[in-house]
Amino acid sequence: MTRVLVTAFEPFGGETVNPSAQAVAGLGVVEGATVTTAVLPVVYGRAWEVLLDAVRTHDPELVICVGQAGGRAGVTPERVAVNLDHARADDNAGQRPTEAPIVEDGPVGYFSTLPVGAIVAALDAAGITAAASSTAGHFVCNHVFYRLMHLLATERPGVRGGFVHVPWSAEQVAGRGGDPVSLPLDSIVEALRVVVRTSLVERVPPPP
Ligand code: PCA
Repeated sequence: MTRVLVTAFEPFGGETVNPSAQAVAGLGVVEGATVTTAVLPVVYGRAWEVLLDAVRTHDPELVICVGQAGGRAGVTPERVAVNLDHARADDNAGQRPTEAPIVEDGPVGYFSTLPVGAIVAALDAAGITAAASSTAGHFVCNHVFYRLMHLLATERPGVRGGFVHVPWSAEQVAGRGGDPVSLPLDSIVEALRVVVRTSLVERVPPPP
């Protein structure tokens, strides 16, 4: 059994739900994995403290962080975390850092060590809209993703990790005008199960 930590986020930006948290809550048992979960606050700094605490407590072999990217049409595994906080909106504690490094003197970026290509292929095969993404933005999701990858690179060799954004859920945007893109929550739950299963069996070679 592989120890897997899957995290999600609280609602933010005026939303009352975050489909990442609803989907992670619905994950259930995944064959071959012992899954533990945590929900992170949408607060720079504090989100990382909660994730770090979960990593230390559960000692996972695989860490998959999940967040909402409203406006994206499908599930988007992220390829790269960038060493930059640059927010266009306040986090849930009213912070809005701009043009700030996440880790002083840290590398510009880290690649995900999840099998991004295989995950997209598996989601396609499952009939779930998906695409690889080359930016997790510069808000709290990218912040957590970068700090996770920095931790794994510097202190936890062999532990794999990455980030997956999910779109708004259809239930979340029901009744809103403008026909916002979304997926049914059931599909987002199934997508996360595919992400975990694929990450268990497919490995990416470390970057040169
Ligand atoms: N999405 C935000 C932060 C929390 C979340 O679910 C982001 O993409 O940064």
